[in-house]
Amino acid sequence: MSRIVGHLDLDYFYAQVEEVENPSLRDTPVLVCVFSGRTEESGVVSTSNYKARAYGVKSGMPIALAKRRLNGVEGAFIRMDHGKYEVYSDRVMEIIRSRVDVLEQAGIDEAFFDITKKTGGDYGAATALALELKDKIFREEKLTSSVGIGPNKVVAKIASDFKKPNGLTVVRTIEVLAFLSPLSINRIYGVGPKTAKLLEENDIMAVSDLASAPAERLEDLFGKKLAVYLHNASNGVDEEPVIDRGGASQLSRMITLKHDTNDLDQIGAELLPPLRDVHEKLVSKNLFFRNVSTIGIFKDLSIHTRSKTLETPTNDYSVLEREVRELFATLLREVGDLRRAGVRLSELQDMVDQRSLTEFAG
Ligand code: DCP
Ligand code: CA
Ligand code: CA
Repeated sequence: MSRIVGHLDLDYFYAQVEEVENPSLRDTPVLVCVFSGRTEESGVVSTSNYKARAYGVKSGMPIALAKRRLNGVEGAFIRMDHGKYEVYSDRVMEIIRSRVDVLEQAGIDEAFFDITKKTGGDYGAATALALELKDKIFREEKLTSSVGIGPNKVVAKIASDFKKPNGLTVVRTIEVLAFLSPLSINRIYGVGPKTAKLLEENDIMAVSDLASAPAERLEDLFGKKLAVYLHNASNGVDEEPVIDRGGASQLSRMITLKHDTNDLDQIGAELLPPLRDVHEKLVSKNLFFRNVSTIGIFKDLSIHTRSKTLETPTNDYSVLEREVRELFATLLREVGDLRRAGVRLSELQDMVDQRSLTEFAG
């Protein structure tokens, strides 16, 4: 049976999360920014919603330039809160994971999945499953996503980007070449500006040009390894398996507090059992954590987080408890009553890796 692989990518992710938490933003250009602090306008745009993109705002653009592009139209400039986006990301990944054969998270807002067994290799069933994923993510998280389905990762990734936002593109094996041929070469994953420039200088503009380029010519330009990849990818050939990268990349627990509160001791007491639980899980899996985040959810369901990256990974419970308390103390100073509270451990590492690291260091 030939494989069926999907790729799901959330639309304008950080900006969409901000819209979910504050629906009044939906009619405004929303720009999620990393402020570097020197002046009010120094920093870059991390991402923006499609309203802002219509004015030419792009990811990575200086905030000052983005402001000029808006041309007098008022936009919402929002500080990036990575921890918050991770909470949404974790929940979306769980929705997908429970419905596919194998999930490979490929970024904070995207994942590949293998659904060969689940669908019996049938593209009709794959289409239904893709719609189910999109629908479930929309109903539970209010987030739209774009999905691509195809015979491998290269095709699925290009397909998910083909119709955005809120798209679904299914490319059956017999349609692969017709689908890829007219596309521009920079649609192929791994073709960055440098590779693209070199290809264009050699009159290779469309994927079909690349697909029919003589192997020796590509090898001269890019070396054996990249040449083989480009030749295969442009012909829709890709054998890379979808790999679950070793289970949990994070461990988290959320609780609903007995009453909405801003009291550190109260929250600390209620969080004790889940904290013990998450620590037990960590130890049972022989893992160390390097990053710890605290999560607070308010009446209006908005999320605020604080996180800390430790100098060295640990599985020490007293360190965990101390860090969580300190992080909640700062979080609570800046915000009102919490309805729910949680903790998240990430940058998890195997104890074995850890030991060999210290051995090398010593
Ligand atoms: N991101 C960033 N800086 C960049 C590109 C992206 O901080 N230069 C962050 C913000 C994005 C998230 O990563 O929301 C996911 O990146 P994507 O490339 O998937 O872009 P978006 O999800 O924002 O938009 P799209 O609808 O095109 O997927
Ligand atoms: Ca995205
Ligand atoms: Ca992405």
